[in-house]
Amino acid sequence: MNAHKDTARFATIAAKVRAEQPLDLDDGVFLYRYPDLLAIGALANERREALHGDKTFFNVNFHINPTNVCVADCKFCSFARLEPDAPAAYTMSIDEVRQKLVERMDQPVTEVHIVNGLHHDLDFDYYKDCLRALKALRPDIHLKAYTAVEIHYFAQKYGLSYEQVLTELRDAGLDSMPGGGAEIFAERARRKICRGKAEAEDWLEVHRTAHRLGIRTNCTMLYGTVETLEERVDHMLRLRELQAETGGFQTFIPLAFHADNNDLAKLPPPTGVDNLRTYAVARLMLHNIAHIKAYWIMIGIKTAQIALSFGVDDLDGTVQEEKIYHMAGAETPQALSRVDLVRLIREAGRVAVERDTLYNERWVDDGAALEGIRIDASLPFSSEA
Ligand code: V47
Repeated sequence: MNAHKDTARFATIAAKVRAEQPLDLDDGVFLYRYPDLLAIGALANERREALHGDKTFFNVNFHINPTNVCVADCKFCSFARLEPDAPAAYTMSIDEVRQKLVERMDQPVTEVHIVNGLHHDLDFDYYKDCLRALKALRPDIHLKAYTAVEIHYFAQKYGLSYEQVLTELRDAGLDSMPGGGAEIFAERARRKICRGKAEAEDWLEVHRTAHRLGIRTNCTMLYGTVETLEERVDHMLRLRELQAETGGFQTFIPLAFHADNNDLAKLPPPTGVDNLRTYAVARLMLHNIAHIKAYWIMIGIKTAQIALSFGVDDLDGTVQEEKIYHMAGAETPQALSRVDLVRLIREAGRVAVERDTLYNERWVDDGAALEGIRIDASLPFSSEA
């Protein structure tokens, strides 16, 4: 490779970014291969600051995974159990789901993130009743529930259209959808890691339908399994195309593969450089998606903090009770408090903004003292300050 020519090509891409021209597949692959990580990071940071200044968003949420029984046999998954009587398989009753929120009634949680396995034997009412039970307890809480793969499965299983499934769920309390299940869109890679579940076009069509119904959604990409760099950039471009059509995606979340306890266990995990590069390339490719979110659970708190200078403006979240990654070997804590989050955002030289799920600002850090507050404090701000 000619280093001089590379620098010239990078400068051309930087000029495109500054002129707000969309990058193409070759540009994205070039950025992935360009050795100067800090130059790519700085360019992504320019975009991040142009969009959000120093603001770094987080929210106070927790996860419920009502069942891990799943008919899909995704090679990367450590969470699912194919049979209901397999070791560690579980399905919560509606009351158990409800209890998860009852336990947190004194906490300032604004969002519940709900994802399930594809259960072979539950009625559609189960999924609606989960939502209803949570809304009955806290009508103001935002339910970000069910991935496009689940919606596709419900449509097939219960003989409904995507629109019917989404409308019924919305009537029961669904407010927005998480971005899971996208994995990697390229057919070649998808066949190897998640054969037999919703195809790329199905995933995109569910999100298209949700956006048409006014339901905002997130989008993700699982990276570090069998995909090529071209396939990663292709994935981002397909999301960008749908976003140009609907404008319904709120944030893009790259998901670094975790290898424990699944069929891909022999693969090495994505490196720190790969993680940072992926965030930066995503910020540069996805000019029409407002936010790039780092899921600290997967890449670790330290890398998440550095990612705030590589295009990331959004951190997920207080989380609590995460299962999907901890069953796949994530060694991060189970939750961060608001104080933890504000501290690590401040230390990165940014301004913490607590948001709701739809990115309305609830609280902006004014730099008031956090001194004397334990880093592991998990009380609401009002009692901490
Ligand atoms: O679809 C599963 C991924 C996704 C592994 O929308 C794995 O705000 C790495 O989508 N290693 C589910 N990744 C989680 C998800 C998500 C997470 C945080 C926020 C949001 C949001 C969405 O997790 C799955 C799959 O792509 N996944 N197993 C694993 N071993």
